[in-house]
Amino acid sequence: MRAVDISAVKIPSRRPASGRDDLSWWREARLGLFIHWGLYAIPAGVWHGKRVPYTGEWVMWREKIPFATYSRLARRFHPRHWDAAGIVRLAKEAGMGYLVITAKHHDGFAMYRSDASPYNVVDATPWHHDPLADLARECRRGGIRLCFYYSQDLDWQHPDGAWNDWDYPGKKDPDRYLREKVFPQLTELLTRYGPIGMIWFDTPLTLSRPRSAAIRRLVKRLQPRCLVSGRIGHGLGDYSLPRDNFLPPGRLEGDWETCATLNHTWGFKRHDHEWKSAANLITTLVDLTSKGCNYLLNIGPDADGRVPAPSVARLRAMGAWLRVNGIAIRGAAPSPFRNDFPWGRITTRGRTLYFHFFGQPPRWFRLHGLLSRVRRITALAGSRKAFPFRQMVEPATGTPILAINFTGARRTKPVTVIAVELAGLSRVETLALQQPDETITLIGPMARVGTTAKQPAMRMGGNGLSENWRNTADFLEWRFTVLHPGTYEVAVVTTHQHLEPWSGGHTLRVECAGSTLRGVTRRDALLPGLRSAYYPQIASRFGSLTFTRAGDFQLRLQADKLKLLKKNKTLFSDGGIQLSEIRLTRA
Ligand code: H79
Repeated sequence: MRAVDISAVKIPSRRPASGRDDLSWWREARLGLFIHWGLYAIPAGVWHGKRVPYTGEWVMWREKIPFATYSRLARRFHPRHWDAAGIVRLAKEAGMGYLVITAKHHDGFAMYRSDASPYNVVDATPWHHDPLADLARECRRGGIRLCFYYSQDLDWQHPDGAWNDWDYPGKKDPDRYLREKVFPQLTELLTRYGPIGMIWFDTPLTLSRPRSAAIRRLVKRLQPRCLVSGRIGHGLGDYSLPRDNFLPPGRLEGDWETCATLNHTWGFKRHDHEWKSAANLITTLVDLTSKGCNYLLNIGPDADGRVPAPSVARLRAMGAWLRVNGIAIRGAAPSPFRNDFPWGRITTRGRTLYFHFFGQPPRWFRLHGLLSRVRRITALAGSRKAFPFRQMVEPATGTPILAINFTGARRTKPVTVIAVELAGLSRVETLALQQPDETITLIGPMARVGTTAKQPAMRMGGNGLSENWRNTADFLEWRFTVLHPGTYEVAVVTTHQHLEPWSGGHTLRVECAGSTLRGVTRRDALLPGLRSAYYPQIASRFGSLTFTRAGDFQLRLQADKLKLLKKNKTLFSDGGIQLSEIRLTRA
């Protein structure tokens, strides 16, 4: 077998060859605390006695509440239970390295003392208090990096801010908004609270590239080491962000961060009781770490400043697991393999690989594709007893196989971590390999984009999903290794953001091993798993393929007929097929 890298378009990483840079604290942290807190915590998802759909902090926009009405909420903002020290303690207990608080969300209300706008928590509320100053002090004491969320584009208070057209119809002057509000407020945030880890910009929808670049320049001039989140827009961030609550189909290139909620809302909502389990959160942290993605997990304190008890319990449970297994997460690097495994995930630290098992490690375990020599295998929790193992080469395909005997391994719920010490840095096969459970998964990030036209219009997005797949000339191609000849069922898995329409009904063809399969992307099955919660993984059956020999094969996926509908197009999606993977399972 030849180890050929056919991985997708690479997102250039800003990591300098020398190693440490401004992102190193953020990469090491892996896990951060997001805090959405503002006037929207008062209605808490209810307006005029009616439950408002979508997340709590969007209530003003959803209900088109006039500024004159919404701003009166400030007179009722007097949080008697605000406890900045308690929140920083919670972040530390949870094993988090940084904290991002909403200094100003889309509603335009500054949650700190601002001279640039009287619409702020000190001047406009009976509390007359600056909670960001409290957090700055407590973060400094606690060794947590303090970061500020700042909505640079959407602002429903300023007449020239984006997206309030019920109070301010007509043309807007974004430069006046930047000059009067964004630049002065960012200057305040970056000069009055000590060193700031990052400004977390969000929702870039209307600002031009030169304007976003000017915002970035201001941040870097005031605090050169302060990071800028990817949602500054126009690719100007120091790292990238997928959509909210998104879990990528495989390891990504470069630096990423998924921000996510513990229930469904960001700002407090009194009726949102659908909490993710601690097991879900820990498993997701492992999944994201293995893919080179930070995890920024949100709490939404209520109008009194209290953190909902279910949030506290879940963050503490994460901390308890991290106290035993944190070495495999914090400061750990992603998996050397691009793909997930049916049994769990892998993270790395130097010469050690950490195998994260989502269930009981099987008595006889096999890993395909590890080229490096293994020295020693032990569990992170419990006894230091080494597990016996063997390394061999599968003769038909040359696939390296590591076999481990996990007899007596103790399970740590929800994820059991095994340390695999190597003789050197890890080296792995880069082709997709058939797994010991017989499945073959071809993920988007491992595909090559090709075309029969001059240039492909499609690309493999940085988030691991296909983008702009809108013509029949473009195709995706994978190379992979089959270990066991036989007949395999083919499923094409596509996805979409759960609140937005799915782009389905396309006629595609799969060409592989001398056969051509034609099928239509239909909802034949919804794959179980964490990714499906916000991005349903929709499997369409395409029939079966037969491999008469073991070895390397190529599979091409191309459209015969696309059914592109305008209604599939949204603010965030181009309406084309969002492919996440192809699955081959034993017939
Ligand atoms: O701060 C949190 C959210 O308020 C913010 N990002 C996280 C971190 C955010 N949520 N959604 N958005 C940004 C994007 C807006 C989506 C919209 Fe819509 C799509 C607005 C209009 C169409 C969702 C669907 C809201 C209304 C309809």
